[in-house]
Amino acid sequence: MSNYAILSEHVVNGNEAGVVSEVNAALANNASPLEIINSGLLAGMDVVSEQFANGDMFVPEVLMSAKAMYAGMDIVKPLLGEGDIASQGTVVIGTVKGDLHDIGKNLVVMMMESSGFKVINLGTDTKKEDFVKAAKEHNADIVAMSAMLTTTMAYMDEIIKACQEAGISAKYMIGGAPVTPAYAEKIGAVYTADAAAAADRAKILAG
Ligand code: B12
Repeated sequence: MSNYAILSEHVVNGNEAGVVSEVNAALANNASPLEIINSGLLAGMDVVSEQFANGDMFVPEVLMSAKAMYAGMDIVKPLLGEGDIASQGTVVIGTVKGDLHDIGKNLVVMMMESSGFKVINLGTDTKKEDFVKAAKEHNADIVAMSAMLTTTMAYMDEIIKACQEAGISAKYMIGGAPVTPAYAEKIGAVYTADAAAAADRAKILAG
């Protein structure tokens, strides 16, 4: 097995110590930081994303893989030159006002980051003004919203309207347990059922 295959396997297994030692070994062998990211760390997350979509991996395991991947990223990122990572675009994301659920939203963040997006994560209980401010400041390609309560879902419409009134020309993505494709269509947004599909759709939307 190549060293990169071993590295990706450590990511898939959520083996943080394994990732750290494999990344350090690769650097000691003069491997390029970008290749470590693409062929090792992100290649591992591709497998995770596929297994998660197929129901072969579950949330706690995905979070462990992400933690292991970030441990490797923390080592190589400072070694990269500006512009080394091709950016797919910028996503501003948050869980909407009144809603504190963030596990699913954080998975979306992780999948988008590992697909090459710059992600501005506004956290939970996010007001429309904060979405507008961040979307403007970071010139967002996509504004993404998560809601897990029937009572907070309606606020997504208000956020989109506020962004449009502020002249923001982004695409909108929404998700969360109560959200349906029909609701998304009604408010002018794109819906996906899970984080892996969210990252795939984001690539198409921002492309
Ligand atoms: C964990 C949980 C909590 C935790 C949240 C911890 C945290 N840090 O997130 C705690 C205990 C805090 C909590 C609190 C409450 N909860 Co709660 N909670 C859940 C539970 C069990 C799991 C949610 C979860 O994390 N799922 C796992 C993740 C991976 O899945 P996911 O969130 O759906 O995300 C995926 C997709 O939806 C999608 N996705 C998510 N966001 C986005 C965004 C975009 C842009 C896209 C494209 C895709 C996308 O991708 C994700 C990954 O694949 C659900 C049950 C359920 N069936 O969902 C109830 C649930 C959501 N909660 C519920 C309720 C009622 C509450 C409370 C009001 C309870 C109370 N009486 O206090 C409070 C509300 C607090 C608040 N103001 O937000 C109800 C909502 C009912 C409704 N339809 O309104 C549910 C459905 C439980 C139920 N059956 O009654 N909860």
